[in-house]
Amino acid sequence: MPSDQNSPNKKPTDSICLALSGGVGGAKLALGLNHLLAEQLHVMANTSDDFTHLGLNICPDLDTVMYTLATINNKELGWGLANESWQFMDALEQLNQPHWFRLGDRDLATHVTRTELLRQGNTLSQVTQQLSQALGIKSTLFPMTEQSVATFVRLENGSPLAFQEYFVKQQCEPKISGYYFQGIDAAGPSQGFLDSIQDSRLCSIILCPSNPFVSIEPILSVPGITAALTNHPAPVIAVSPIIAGQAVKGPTAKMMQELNMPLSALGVAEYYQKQHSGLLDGFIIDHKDHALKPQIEALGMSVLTANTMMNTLQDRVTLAEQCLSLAANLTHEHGLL
Ligand code: FO1
Repeated sequence: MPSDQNSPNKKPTDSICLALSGGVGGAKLALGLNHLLAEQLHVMANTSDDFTHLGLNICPDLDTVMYTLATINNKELGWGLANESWQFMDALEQLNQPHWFRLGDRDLATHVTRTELLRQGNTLSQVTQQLSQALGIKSTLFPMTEQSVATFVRLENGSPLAFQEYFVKQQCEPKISGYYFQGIDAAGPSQGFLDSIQDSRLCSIILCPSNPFVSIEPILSVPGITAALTNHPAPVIAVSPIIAGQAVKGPTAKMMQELNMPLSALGVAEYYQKQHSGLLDGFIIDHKDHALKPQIEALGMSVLTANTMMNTLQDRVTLAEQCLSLAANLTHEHGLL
């Protein structure tokens, strides 16, 4: 902890917020936070969905957050760029090359640039910073690690399946019995994380409503990250990605069923508490899940109900305000900072 953590001169206007995010759900809240905080927002994205495809380094969650913060994201698809064309994919198909993972013509520029900058010896943090700046993003976006980590799901027969093969090629259809992050033990926190956690202005840490198992868990599994977040005096708040027993998008609900977890916001809170005891100070659930509040509070977290659906930009900004205000209240109540 930096020595000036308890400085009485620290003004709330100086505060920075660190958000942990996967793809689309996390990016929506990151956009709301970005509206309120701009330069004072740091976003750390999951990189265990990353893979090399057609010789290119693809970082789906970093790109989803980056395009969303730059407001050039494809809202219909939930990934990639708006106003996209697909001539590259058409040409690839004609050459009988794999075309199950769709790279748009404009999106391709990001992957080619990233691949070349990495080849030149830049770290993924440096490349991400360069791309974000070029797109005019004021917040600081960085990966969870500079090292290569890859999510695999385990099928019912125990065999592993690479994440994008599961998610995109097989449309999350196979039943899973588990998941793991290849390379995680050898990974370390990214420079961006180390800078954020050591910044005396860090006042709130938010686990965005992304998939707890394959988006947030890989970030928390990077050796050193969970301990640093738990030991930091800033309150840690998670937003449930499950609303009334359903996921807004993606396979979270299906995974919870297959992993025999209660399919509810309570199930998510219990998961975080079991895996990372003492990490969460606050938990935000949807108004529809109000009845679960006492049970989640019994796990030792403060619970706030809100509209977590985030259909509109205003919804995202309002939820971001509620996250920051819960963090401020917890800081005040518990004298955390
Ligand atoms: N998701 C799909 O469902 N189909 C695709 O063809 C696809 C291509 C793609 C290309 C670039 C990129 O950055 C993301 C892409 N995604 C695609 C999304 C991505 O694979 C997943 O949403 C994330 O990995 C889960 O967070």
